[in-house]
Amino acid sequence: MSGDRTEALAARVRAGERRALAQAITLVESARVDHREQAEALMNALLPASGGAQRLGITGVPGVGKSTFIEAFGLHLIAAGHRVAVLAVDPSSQRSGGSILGDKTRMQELARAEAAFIRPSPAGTSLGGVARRTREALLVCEAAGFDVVIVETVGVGQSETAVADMVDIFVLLLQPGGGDELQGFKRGIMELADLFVVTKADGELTAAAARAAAEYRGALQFLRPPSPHWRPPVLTCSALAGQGMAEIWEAVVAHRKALEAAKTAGGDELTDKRARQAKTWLWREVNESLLVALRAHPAVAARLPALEAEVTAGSLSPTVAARRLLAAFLGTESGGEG
Ligand SMILES: Nc1nc2c(ncn2[C@@H]2O[C@H](COP(=O)(O)OP(=O)(O)OP(=O)(O)O)[C@@H](O)[C@H]2O)c(=O)[nH]1
Ligand SMILES: [Mg+2]
Repeated sequence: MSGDRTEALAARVRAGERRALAQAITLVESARVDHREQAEALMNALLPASGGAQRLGITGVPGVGKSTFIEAFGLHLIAAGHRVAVLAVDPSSQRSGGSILGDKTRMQELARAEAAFIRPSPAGTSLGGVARRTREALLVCEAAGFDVVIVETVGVGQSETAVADMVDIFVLLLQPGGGDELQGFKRGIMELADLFVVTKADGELTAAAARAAAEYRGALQFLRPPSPHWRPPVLTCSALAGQGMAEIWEAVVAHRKALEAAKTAGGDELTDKRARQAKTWLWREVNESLLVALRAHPAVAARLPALEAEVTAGSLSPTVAARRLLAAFLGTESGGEG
């Protein structure tokens, strides 16, 4: 694709053309080197048009009801006039090969809606790669005029941090089972969440869900909130009965207002948060690219097997071996021992 064609694709994305949007995301997700260059040009062209959406992250253990919730919540938002894009970061899809299609069928009604766009997670890449491309896909959706972008991830620590680093508000869905579940979460993940929602508050689970919510509220008092300007609420909902959707959106809006009302040197808390996130992604990108470059470097590749063997045999310390690899990479090897 030439520069002109990249610019033409960017223009079609900005005009909200669905096929262009899908094509743009495919380009951004591609691992091919020539595609990477085009994707970078595309992102440069789209970046000024991005930033306009409410960015929402959704997480929770498998089976908690994420897909069912997103379907109900998305339909609620569309009925209120929003345009909703749904993206997924799902490292487990490599394992099961599954949830990709599963999700599209579970979100059937939303998937058919003109004002919605659902993109299953790209499979077959490292978590770092998936998350990085999901962030770019999020920006593409914004440039295409979606004013709510939902990023879903399954409860695996690393992917949650990555998603929390790309959204304005991070929502943790919880089982109606009760407080025991809290023990199963790493404290770090609890501290990432801006909003807690107990799912399946319907039928015979209604009382259990209310009880669980009260327990979570109690437990949360001992956690550090993600922002000093916001105390994370605990709500309940039933995606099947379509209950609680309005309250959850109200909480999302209230959270945004709280961050925007907190004035800082950089403007406000929300602006600062997005700026911090962009910087985080810069360094994720540097980390990942550096590692790729390091592994591909001939002098490193030549020395790696022997150094690894020495380290595993216990005859060389990992620290010294790492320093030698780095020296090989940088071309600063001293010739003698060092
Ligand atoms: N009673 C009740 N059941 C629900 C509700 N939401 C989801 N479920 C059920 O919970 C099960 C799991 O729902 P999913 O939406 O697939 O959960 P998920 O979190 O997306 O699961 P994974 O994709 O496997 O991580 C399904 O059997 C749903 O029917 C709800 O509001 N009420
Ligand atoms: Mg699901």
